Amino acid sequence: MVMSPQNGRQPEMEVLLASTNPHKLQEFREILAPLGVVVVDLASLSQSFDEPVEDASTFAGNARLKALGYAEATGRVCVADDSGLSVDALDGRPGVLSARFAGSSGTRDERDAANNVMLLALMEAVPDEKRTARFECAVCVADPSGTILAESHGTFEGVISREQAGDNGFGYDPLLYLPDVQKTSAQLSSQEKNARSHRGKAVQKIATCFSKM
Ligand code: ITT
Repeated sequence: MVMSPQNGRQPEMEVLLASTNPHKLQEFREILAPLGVVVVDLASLSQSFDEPVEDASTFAGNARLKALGYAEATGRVCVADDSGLSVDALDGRPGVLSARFAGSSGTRDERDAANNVMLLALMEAVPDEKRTARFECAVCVADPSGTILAESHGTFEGVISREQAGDNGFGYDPLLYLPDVQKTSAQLSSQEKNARSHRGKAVQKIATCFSKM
């Protein structure tokens, strides 16, 4: 991790986010800023790098291969996230296939929209009490030598609603309903989401890893 002195203030640390998802980038920046960590975007590097093939069967396995792959390729300490939605009535699907549940064609926004339509259709006959689900997030931090510096996992519990609501966030946020606040995840502000999300919890669990580097 690179330390950059800031005019006598606490030095800031830099970590590269091993992700092509701009929504994750925004969330990581907001979650890590209070820890004094600056998140560098892959797109800001002068060179482009091949995306590792995400062929592990678990979130943790995919997070590991993204962090290790990009750390080795870029020579930088990388943090990676593999995440998705696990729906109990669908035996944990879409799980690690969340990003491409309804197929791989189209833009990211088009894939997200198609995924939500498909999920609603599959859940149509599922009664209210069986619509429990959660977002899951595995985070891995690795250095260029191939050493894993930290790993963690977080969950964000809710139920699958019967229609989409909210414009914030991304992916399945408009469908994960949170009974305690009577809102979907997409109706939360980014601060509210980060405070209780799978990603926020996973990062907080390894907060000390960033202060040690
Ligand atoms: P990278 O692999 O480059 O990081 P990706 O979007 O392909 O980007 P994943 O393979 O981890 O990332 O898939 C994550 C998918 O899970 C994402 O596209 C959404 O469909 C869903 N997802 C994960 N976190 C979410 C969140 O906070 N809100 C809504 N949907 C989420």
